Amino acid sequence: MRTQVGIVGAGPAGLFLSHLLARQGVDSIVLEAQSRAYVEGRVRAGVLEAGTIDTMNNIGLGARMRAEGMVDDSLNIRFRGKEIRLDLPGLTGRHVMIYGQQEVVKDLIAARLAEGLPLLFEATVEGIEDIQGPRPRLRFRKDGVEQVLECDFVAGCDGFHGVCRQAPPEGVIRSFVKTYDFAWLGVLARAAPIADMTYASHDRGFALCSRRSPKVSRLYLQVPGSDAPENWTDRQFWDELHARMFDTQAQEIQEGEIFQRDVARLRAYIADPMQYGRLFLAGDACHIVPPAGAKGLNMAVGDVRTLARGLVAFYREGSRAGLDRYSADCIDRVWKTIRYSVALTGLLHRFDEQTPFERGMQMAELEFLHGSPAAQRVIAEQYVRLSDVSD
Ligand code: RFL
Ligand code: PHB
Repeated sequence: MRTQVGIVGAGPAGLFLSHLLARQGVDSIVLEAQSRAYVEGRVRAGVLEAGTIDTMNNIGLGARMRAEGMVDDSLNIRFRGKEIRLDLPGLTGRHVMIYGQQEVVKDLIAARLAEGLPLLFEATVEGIEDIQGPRPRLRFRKDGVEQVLECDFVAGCDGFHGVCRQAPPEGVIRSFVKTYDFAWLGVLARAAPIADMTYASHDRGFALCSRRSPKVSRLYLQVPGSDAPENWTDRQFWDELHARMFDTQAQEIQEGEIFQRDVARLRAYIADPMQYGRLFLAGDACHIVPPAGAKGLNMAVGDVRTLARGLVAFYREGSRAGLDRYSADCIDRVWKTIRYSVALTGLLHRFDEQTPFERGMQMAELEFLHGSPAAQRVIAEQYVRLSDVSD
């Protein structure tokens, strides 16, 4: 087997890259370890930044998103029973879109298969050979048989637990890590969502009300890092959510059947540089953001847009310049995006080690944000377009 770009992973990074390349006449083969059903069923992100919306449209796959996605014009933050309302179009001229990552992934997979382009499921990459030579090889296993994909370049889009980041020699890629000792318990519930995307900073911990459709709410609670979804009864979940959202009479947030739940530990992680030889890392394979700010998927799209530009220039003009500076072109945006997500996490969560003084500082910052359109604009600006890149 042979192709121009071997793409490891069919998450958002790998799938977007395959479409961006195909539109410009560059061939790729996508190898995905999991089944199609598993990849399409994985519940994760929900907020698409302006640049991600544009990318869906530009690759010609935005129709269902435009029909079913929900334009989101505001981001609200509650504290002490007050509410800060960030009017996104008013503050920035742009909005975000709520459209589940699952739906994005389904659209991208369906289009790839309909176009008759190669995307192999249950094909696990086990090793990368010769990444510094002219023809790197991906060793992968499908149906119990070991196979080899020879390519010009490898795109490591295999997420945080993938193999690509481990392929370069020890010490070539530096890691920068911040771990948190708490997690988000996320649920999907058949219940009409509240009007706006709303974060809450409560003395009992952080909470978030988001949505997936007019009938499905996506709800999160800060929980200890060691917590498990089954530790929470539905009653406990709803009581805690009402309390943290300052819905004291339990009249605002509608309850409904909880049909999916997961716990995700928070961390921030950056791998630098994002390339080695003919291997290029993108998305969660080289950085993880804590989920406040909703940046992970959007950052992955920013990476692969930059990578696609470099690859297309290579095949069209024979220029390696864009590829050589891929990591340098991405890394400032990555650090800025992670800084934003870490700052929002710090502002909104309760920390075990937090002193009353530090809690007072959080409240003072929220009070300032409440009264300052300039400060609101700073938050809103980063929420709608921090991950964007120019094509
Ligand atoms: P993915 O989605 O993890 O995809 C990687 C793929 O690679 C496959 N793979 C392999 N394939 C072949 N061979 C191997 N050896 C392989 N090893 C792994 C995996 O099976 C998988 O299919 O990474 P990608 O493409 O970089 O995409 C990143 C995003 O998924 C992630 O950043 C976001 O989901 C993060 N995130 C959010 N991002 C946003 O932009 N907005 C949000 O609102 C948002 N909310 C969230 C989130 C993540 C969350 N969790 C659960 C971590 C909310 C949550 C709760
Ligand atoms: C979501 O809808 O899943 C979501 C929204 C906002 C975030 C994270 C996740 O910050």
